[in-house]
Formats: sequence, C-alpha cells, structure tokens
Amino acid sequence: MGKPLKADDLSDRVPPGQTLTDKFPILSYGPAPRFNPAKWDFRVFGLVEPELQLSYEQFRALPQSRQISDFHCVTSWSRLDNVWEGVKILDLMKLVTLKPEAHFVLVHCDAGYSANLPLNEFLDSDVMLAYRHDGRDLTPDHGFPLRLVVPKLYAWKSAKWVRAIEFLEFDERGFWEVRGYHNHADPWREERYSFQEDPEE
Ligand SMILES: Nc1nc2c(c(=O)[nH]1)N[C@H]1C(S)=C(S)[C@@H](COP(=O)(O)O)O[C@H]1N2
Ligand SMILES: [Mo]
Repeated sequence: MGKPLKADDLSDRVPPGQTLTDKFPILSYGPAPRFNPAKWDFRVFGLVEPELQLSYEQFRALPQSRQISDFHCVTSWSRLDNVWEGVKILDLMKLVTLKPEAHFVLVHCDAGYSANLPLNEFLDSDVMLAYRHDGRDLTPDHGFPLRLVVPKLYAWKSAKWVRAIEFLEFDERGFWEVRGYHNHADPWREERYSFQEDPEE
C-alpha cells in the first residue's frame, strides 16, 4: 500500500471542504436498475440532427478512450486519478449536428434520475460516457452499463445508468437540482446548494 494521501500535498487537486478517499463509495438514490442488453438502448434527442438510437452493441462499437480524472462528491469526499474508459462526448458528437438553439443538456437515466448541465461544459474534452473504471467493468452500483463522467462538477452530475442525452434551448433542472442542490455545481466555488445561486444567473 502507498502512503495515505494528504490533502495538503495536493491542494491544487482538492477543492475546498473536501477530504480524500482511496475507497470508491457508492452514492445512489435507490437500487441499481436491472440491465437487459437486449432491451437497453441509448438515445440522443432534442435539438440535434439526426437523433440517435443505439443498441448496446452499437454503443460499444463507438470509438473508445481512456482518461484519468478526479471525482468530487458534494458530501465531501474526493477520489483522485480515476481511470475511466468509454466514449468521449466529443467523439459521440461527431455523429450529430447541434441545432444553433441548443444551449443546455439534460441527461436521462433509468429509474427517473436526471442531471442538467450547460452545453459548453458538456462539450469539455474530459467529459465521457464510461463503462469501465480503474481497469474493470463498472459494477452495477457504480453505474453499469453506462455512466456520465463530468470531472469539473460535483459528482451528482456524473449520472449513472444513462439512457439518453437531450439537447435543449432552455435549462431544465435535474433530479438533485430540483431538490435543493446547486444548478451549476462547481466544486472549486463550493456551489453546493441552490440557495447559493445568484438570482441574476
Ligand atoms: N442515476 C444516478 N446517478 C447518480 C446518482 C444517483 O443516485 N443515481 N448519484 C450521484 C452522486 S450524488 C454521486 S456522488 C455519484 C457517485 O458515484 P458512485 O456511486 O459511482 O461513487 O453518482 C451520481 N450519479
Ligand atoms: Mo454525491
């Protein structure tokens, strides 16, 4: 085992109010949904052309990438250097053209979970749809068969069990964003709760 990580050695990696962990805690509202590869599909819809509907096999045939990033949960744990494998959003977007009115994204998941983010942050090069973590397939509890990874925002935006991406003109709040959590969720600015939101934004 390596030396335990100390937050002060890595202050530029650990946002304020966060504590490092080597574990990979599970944070889910409700149980992991059942995965049936014959019925599973992945859709891209809304202000985009063409709309996509991919089978599990078709999704797994998309170009693959491996990226390393940090993960910050609003409940105050951070896990550094996660190795994610899957499809970069920028590679997925090569298959479609956005309509000019598209400014926001709503990510839809099995079991009613969702998360929203602005288009420009969704299109960051480190955002991906992952099916493997640290060299293994994701476990069902961590989002298998597919989860979003958005390293620069609090991890509730990294939606598990993703089934669809919707492009919107106007922002629509997701599951936690309507339940008191911050619409934007930048961990470096500690955007944790909706009461912190600037009414002008
Ligand atoms: N579908 C879904 N995605 C979700 C959640 C959830 O409850 N349901 N929890 C979020 C929260 S709060 C966090 S911190 C991360 C945790 O991911 P992990 O359980 O793989 O550590 O998943 C996010 N994605
Ligand atoms: Mo979280």
